[in-house]
Amino acid sequence: MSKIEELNTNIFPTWCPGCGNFAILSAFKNAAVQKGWDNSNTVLVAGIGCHGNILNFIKLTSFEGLHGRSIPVATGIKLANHRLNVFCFMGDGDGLGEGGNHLVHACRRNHDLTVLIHDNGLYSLTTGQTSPTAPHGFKSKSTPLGNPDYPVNPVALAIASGSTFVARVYAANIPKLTEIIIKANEHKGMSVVDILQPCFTFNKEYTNQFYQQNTYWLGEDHDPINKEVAFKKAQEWGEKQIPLGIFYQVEKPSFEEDLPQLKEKTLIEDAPLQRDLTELFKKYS
Ligand SMILES: Cc1ncc(C[n+]2csc(CCOP(=O)(O)OP(=O)(O)O)c2C)c(N)n1
Ligand code: SF4
Repeated sequence: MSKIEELNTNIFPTWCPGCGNFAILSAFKNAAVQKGWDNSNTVLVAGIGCHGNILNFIKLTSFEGLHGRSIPVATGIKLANHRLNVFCFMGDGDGLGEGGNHLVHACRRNHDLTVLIHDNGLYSLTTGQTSPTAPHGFKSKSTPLGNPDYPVNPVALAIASGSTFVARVYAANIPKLTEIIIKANEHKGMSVVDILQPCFTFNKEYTNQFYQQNTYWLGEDHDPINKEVAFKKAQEWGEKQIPLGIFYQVEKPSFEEDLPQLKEKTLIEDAPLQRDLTELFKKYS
């Protein structure tokens, strides 16, 4: 792709005005144009939620999986053709609630996927229930007396589970988000980007203003190959104390690089075995 317009579909985004998903869409398109991602080299996968709608607004091959199931679909695509860039767009409810186990195991296996978490602290499409990243005490229609649960920390979870690239960005900083999406995709192995995404309609706490006032960028002195430091930094969260940037990045063979069956060629280049199943069907019909 050489122009952003070439990535536009004829569907006008139906997100609420001011939704942080618009910024994620812009950053992704910027990155795609800069890096030449097109239908010959890239596939997008998403789960179900406001975030998943992004697939309808980008003219690239895509598959919307079941709620929480973008990772199994993405790993299947990657195994069939490991030369493709495979992106997973997931919601925090989708990817850390329903699909939390898939995320953990994909990190542990170091699949070469780029996972972008639209983290708004809510199940927004279903009108704003408390999600796994909502803070303790958070009030929503599903927890009107305050969230009794403590939140999942996506950055710490990804580091602990074995992901080899883990970052956090704030959606409205489109240039930085573009840069991190590119770096995450260039990394060989599992890349997880926690994108702090304001949901103006249902989350009055995590607004643009909140993130502007309370985030800061990890400095030059941050050493992303030091897992202990990365994990410690991932625990920081508070007033003016939310770190952004690349927490952790190490080189390690990806699942696909390590698999002997994929050394010479992709699975799709190996003609599938032609088998006559007539007798089998007769037996069980
Ligand atoms: C297994 C299953 N459970 C519940 C639903 C209903 N459902 C659809 S979207 C959604 C909320 C999505 O929230 P999140 O993943 O955080 O994405 P967001 O809408 O916030 O982008 C839910 C609960 C479903 N489709 N499938
Ligand atoms: S409900 Fe929230 S996340 Fe969904 S489109 Fe509206 S602002 Fe965006």
